[in-house]
Amino acid sequence: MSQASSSSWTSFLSSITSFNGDLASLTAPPFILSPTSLVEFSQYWAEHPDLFVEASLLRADDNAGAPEIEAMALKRAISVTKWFISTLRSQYCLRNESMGSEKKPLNPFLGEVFVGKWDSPLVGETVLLSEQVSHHPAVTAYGIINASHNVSLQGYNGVKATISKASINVKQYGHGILQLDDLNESYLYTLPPLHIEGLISASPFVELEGTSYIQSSNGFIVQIDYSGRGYFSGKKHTFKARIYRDQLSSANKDNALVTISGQWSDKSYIAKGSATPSSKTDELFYDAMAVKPEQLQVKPLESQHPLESRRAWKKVADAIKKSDYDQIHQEKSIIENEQRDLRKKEQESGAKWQTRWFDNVDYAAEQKHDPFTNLTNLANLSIHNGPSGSAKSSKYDTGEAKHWRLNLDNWKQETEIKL
Ligand code: 0T9
Repeated sequence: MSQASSSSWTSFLSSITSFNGDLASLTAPPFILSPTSLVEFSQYWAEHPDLFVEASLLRADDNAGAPEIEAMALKRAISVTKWFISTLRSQYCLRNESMGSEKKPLNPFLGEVFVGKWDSPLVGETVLLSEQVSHHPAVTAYGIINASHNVSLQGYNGVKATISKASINVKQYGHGILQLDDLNESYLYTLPPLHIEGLISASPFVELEGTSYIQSSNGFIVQIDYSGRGYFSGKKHTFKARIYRDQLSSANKDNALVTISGQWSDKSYIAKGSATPSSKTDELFYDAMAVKPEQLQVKPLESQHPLESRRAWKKVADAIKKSDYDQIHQEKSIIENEQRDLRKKEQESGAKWQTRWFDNVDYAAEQKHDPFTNLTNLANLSIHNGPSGSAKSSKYDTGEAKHWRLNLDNWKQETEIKL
């Protein structure tokens, strides 16, 4: 690092100590800025389209007996776990690989969208819709649809951060629901907390911690525990996933039907039962280094709508790539002022900004009975807006219960934004 950037990093670090909880408000030195908006991160959920639809293909024969039906249901839970693990490397390591460290993403404006598709010869077209549905706090919602296999995913996420001496600690809010319509089966996943290490040495990276869950509508629950260097092993990015027949049996680790462990950024292994699999004797579960992510296809900038992320941020992104501090600031201000004007006009006319493809559904008010209600009951998870994965009857099991849901009709009627 040059002397100039190391001194700007030092003053950035000291500005962090007086930080107010809103990560977007941190003015970071240009070398730590990423030219990519957070609204793009939704694509990481399906960069392995074959794994995204795999579970839907694991079906017992029509004349199968109960044991085979049960075995297939477990195979699907394992497959969904593999898909989930396969998303983590891009979600949390990509910036380190492509830019040398974690970087501060562009903070999406309200209504910013990002769309694209994967055309895989084997599994057909998979469509991504991502939309910034809230700016304060920042919330991104997404839908991912593979119509040839009747598989769809919808979810949303936001974060809240606190600072401790050597790291930024981040709690995620939101969840996702994967639906396998041919099987009439659904899966709820929660999002793990994380922290950012390497701040002192100006080489930040994300480490996952705590626990996330995958609950299947057929009862199976996967508990995934994360840790970094020195907890389970000397390696970073490790996890241990245990699959149980149901939430009740998950109270005792000995009840695990299957245990998977290793690095989510690298290799992991799988074994039956509750013993930790070993890399020497057990089967390879997933090798994140061996399978290249499939690139999402995105329209060229000229054919994008002004609300589409890459088009909207083009000038800011160019300035970041040139490390031109004044220009970054200038171009960002143009977008911020436009947004401020829009909000002011909305307030004057009393018309609120309308989200495009997602609705904010109030589960406390409506007594809804849908996959989310069913899956949170099975998993004993809260329906309220606490940190992702909060349990029923925990201190977070209170307050609002509003969740962003994909409105497919709105997408079908979309005329301005094309794939
Ligand atoms: C959802 C993901 C999320 C978004 C990012 C914390 C973070 C913003 C949120 C949670 C995705 O599915 C997964 C991956 C990485 C997360 C980001 C990592 C990060 O550093 C940023 C925050 C806002 C910062 O930029 C902190 C300041 C910076 C100087 C550290 C490099």
